[in-house]
Amino acid sequence: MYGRLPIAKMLAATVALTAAMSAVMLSINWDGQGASTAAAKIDQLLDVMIVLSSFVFSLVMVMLFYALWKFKAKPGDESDGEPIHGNTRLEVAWTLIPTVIVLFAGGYSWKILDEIEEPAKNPITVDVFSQQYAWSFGYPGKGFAYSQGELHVPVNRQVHFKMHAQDVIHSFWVPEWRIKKDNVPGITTTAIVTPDKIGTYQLICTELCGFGHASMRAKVVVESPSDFRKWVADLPGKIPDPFMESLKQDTETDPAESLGAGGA
Ligand SMILES: [Cu+2]
Repeated sequence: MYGRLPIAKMLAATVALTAAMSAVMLSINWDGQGASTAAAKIDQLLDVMIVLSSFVFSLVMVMLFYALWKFKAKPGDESDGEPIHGNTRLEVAWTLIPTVIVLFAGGYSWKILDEIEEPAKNPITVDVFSQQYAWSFGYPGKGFAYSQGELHVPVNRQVHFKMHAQDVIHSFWVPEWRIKKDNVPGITTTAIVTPDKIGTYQLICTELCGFGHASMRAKVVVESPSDFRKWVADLPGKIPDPFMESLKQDTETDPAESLGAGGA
């Protein structure tokens, strides 16, 4: 037998390594600027996950290097290792610790998602049409105002984006809003965002969708409600017929509800 493991020392080394790794990793600005009410919560969730991951990594490293050092074969030792079978305490520990971590991470993520998707009073609904390799948008109000390649939304008002993919799967991502949502042909998916900073951002397709995927972007303008109303009123076109058709064919939403529910 090799004797008992120095568990207290290994734990202390794990905690120290976790603290050092977390300090380095948390000092890096991974997320960039935040511009929606979800941003702070998503960033906090990421920070918690970084600390948890640092802990798991540290635990594995401490045990690995302890084993490398402690059980190293002596020079000239050609014998086989000792046959070992089963270790109840170890098996309980390596089942219990990951279970607790995964359940906590799942529960905490659920809580954050619930909070950031909490329906607000008087949301506005915007239809998003994605196709290889362009974005276009339909706004509520009479005439179903329509814009191509440029999305405008009012600041400090919850927006329900209804996504309608026309060909393959695309994905709607505005990094500053921290929100990503797949656009799937045949169904309508919804992303809920409350932009809280006036400015110009970029909508990026974040699902590899074909040759032109990397250039599938659109300008995003978050502006005051009056500027937004004026912009929508000045839009020349209405939603083209094929897109209206796709609204009707998509499942999981009522087209009547997806258009004009919010009112500009
Ligand atoms: Cu795409």
